[in-house]
Amino acid sequence: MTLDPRWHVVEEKFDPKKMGHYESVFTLGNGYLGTRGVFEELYRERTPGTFVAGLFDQAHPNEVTELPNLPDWVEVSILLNGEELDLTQGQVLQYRRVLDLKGGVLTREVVWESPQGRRTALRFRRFVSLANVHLVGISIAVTPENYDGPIEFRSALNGQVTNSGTQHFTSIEHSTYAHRGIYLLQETVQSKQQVVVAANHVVHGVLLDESFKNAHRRIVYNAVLSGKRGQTVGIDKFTTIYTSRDQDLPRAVNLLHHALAASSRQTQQGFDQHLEVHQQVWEQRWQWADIEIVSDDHFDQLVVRFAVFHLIQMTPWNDPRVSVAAKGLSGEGYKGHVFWDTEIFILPFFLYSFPQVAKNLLTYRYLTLPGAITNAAQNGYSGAMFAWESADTGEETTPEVGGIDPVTRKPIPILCGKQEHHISVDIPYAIWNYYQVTGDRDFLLKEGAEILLLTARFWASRVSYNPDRDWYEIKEVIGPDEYKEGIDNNYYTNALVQWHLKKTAELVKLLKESPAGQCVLLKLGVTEGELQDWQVIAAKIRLPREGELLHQFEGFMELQEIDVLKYRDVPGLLQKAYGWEEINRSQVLKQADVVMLLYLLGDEFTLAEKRVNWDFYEPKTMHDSSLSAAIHSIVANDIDLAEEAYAYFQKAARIDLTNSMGNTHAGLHAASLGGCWQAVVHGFGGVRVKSGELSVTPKLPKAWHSLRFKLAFQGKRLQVSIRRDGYEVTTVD
Ligand code: IFM
Repeated sequence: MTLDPRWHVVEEKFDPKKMGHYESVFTLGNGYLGTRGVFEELYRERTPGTFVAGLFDQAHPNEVTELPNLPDWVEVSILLNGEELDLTQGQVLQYRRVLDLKGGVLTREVVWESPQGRRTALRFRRFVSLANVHLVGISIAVTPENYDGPIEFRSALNGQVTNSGTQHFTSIEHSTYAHRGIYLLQETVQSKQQVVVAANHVVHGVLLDESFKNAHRRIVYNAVLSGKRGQTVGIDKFTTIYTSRDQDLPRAVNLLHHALAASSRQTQQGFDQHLEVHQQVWEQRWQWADIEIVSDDHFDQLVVRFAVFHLIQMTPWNDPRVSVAAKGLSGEGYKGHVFWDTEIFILPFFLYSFPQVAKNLLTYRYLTLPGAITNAAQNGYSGAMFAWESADTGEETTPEVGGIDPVTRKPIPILCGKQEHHISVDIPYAIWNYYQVTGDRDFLLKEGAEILLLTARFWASRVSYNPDRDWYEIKEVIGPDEYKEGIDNNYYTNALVQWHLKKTAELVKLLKESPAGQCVLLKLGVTEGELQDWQVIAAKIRLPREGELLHQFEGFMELQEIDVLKYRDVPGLLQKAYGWEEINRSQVLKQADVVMLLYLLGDEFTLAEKRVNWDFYEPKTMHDSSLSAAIHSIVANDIDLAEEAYAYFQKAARIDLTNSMGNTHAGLHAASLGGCWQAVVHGFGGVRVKSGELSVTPKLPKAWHSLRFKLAFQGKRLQVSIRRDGYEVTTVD
């Protein structure tokens, strides 16, 4: 295989210590399901993970709902003349694992010498089909190099997998089908969704023996092939996954029969044929989504494609009932829950590349409005209050405690579900952004309007009036900087609420112009008095500042100062030194907060304001959240700090590929991948939309010779080509 450093992510060495990291990096997915890049053979460090988007289950009332980890379909143990393939034993003579971003294929090529001196070449290929989202495949080719002897494949479906100990499935049945097929039929314990995982096999070579093994929640197909020195034998494992919540199922279908029939049909085509149609779909996706960077070093090109690749893989293509989890479909981290990461970090990529997918993501919020209405009511508010962590219903699913505070040694309470309310303005912001970029008035005036109006109503009930100061306040919140809890008048939140209430007034004007719009106002019972109240709140909301310097919140300036730069870049060091309570009382930020606002509401701040606030907040920010660096890159570009912009882009871009935060094993940082795309297109590409007009003000980093990408904008497809000496925007068919 010829390597292309602009398209191939390569693992050059087998290192069990890095197994978890690469499992996340090499995740394959198609938006319906995702599977971590685990090895076929078993190792102690191996953490299998297959997740189906939107298939949630709450195994126990004391635990929050999460995406259940499906049976491990990847497992294939290989016995080479009786010796089991185990790269921790014997000698690894050659090793290379390559993720081909262009075609969505994971390949591993190994030459292994067993402890008894048998040398074998092995080639593994894997895909998760973009053409048929229910199909995933593995092909294994084995060539004995210096011996003759049986080659045995033990291919399993293992339903003993749990989510870190939580078992989400009841086993209904498992058995065999067709010639070489095995299946598991299971049901989630609380949400009662059925799941079928069925694996059919094709063997290549002279079959000496085959059999099946049945164990608790586990079924295995064994094939023994005749192995001859220099001759390749192998097995293809085609796995089919269906769940009872799939929207493409025929009505009243028997799920198991449907899945087994589909599986049998699929096995009639060869691995290469399946691969080819899968790669054709990738080609179509890349046609609109690729970003081409020409520079002396290929790393920037590779990381940007890595980001786009995973954004495409983790996002449901046509299912508006589902959104993107903070870790995509690549790990158990954050339990498959959906955060503001989707609307503020991930959505822009889809908005400008695949607007229909962006619309689906916003429709997810529309469909979860009933949950948001319940959240508001349960907390004593009106309207709709979106969950900080959302799953299938939109009700709040944030866990109540997290890790252990190294200073108090007590579990750390997680207050985000109770206080991180800015999500209810981030979503309206994203809807307006969608409208600006796509011009989709229908969506704005129906689904969008309901969301904007119900969240405006929520904010009107969330603010409190301070008669002494004649202003409206929002008390006891967490802003984007999660190191501060229970704060009052977070500038980010209040400024966006003001923006939201003003935009709602614009929206209401549009609604009043059309009968359909009037129906929405009637349906929600929006009154003139209410509309007036919203504008009074917008005019009088408290925005704490001193001249050009915005106060992150009331009292931030009185907090103790600490030398943040001493602790940056070493995960956990600050926490060990101070503990959470003291961090809460210090001028230290986890992530962009005021700086985040300077980006989102960029037009509302002068260059001088942006510079003053950057200078003040940047040195106080730890970037302990993966959401921070990309936004700093964009704002640095806005204030002409070219070197900082590039350095922050590189920091963001490296998070998952180099495991710089040390936690990629729990899953990819989806928001950071989206942020990376924004740092290129909105930062270096300088693409912005002002009052419905597209503007492009490129700032190419020194290291790049050119940058080219496509944009969908208000029904047109454009190509932006930026060189050192200028740029052009052309229309594409
Ligand atoms: O949404 C983010 C938050 O801003 C920082 N903590 C992690 C969350 C999920 O990515």
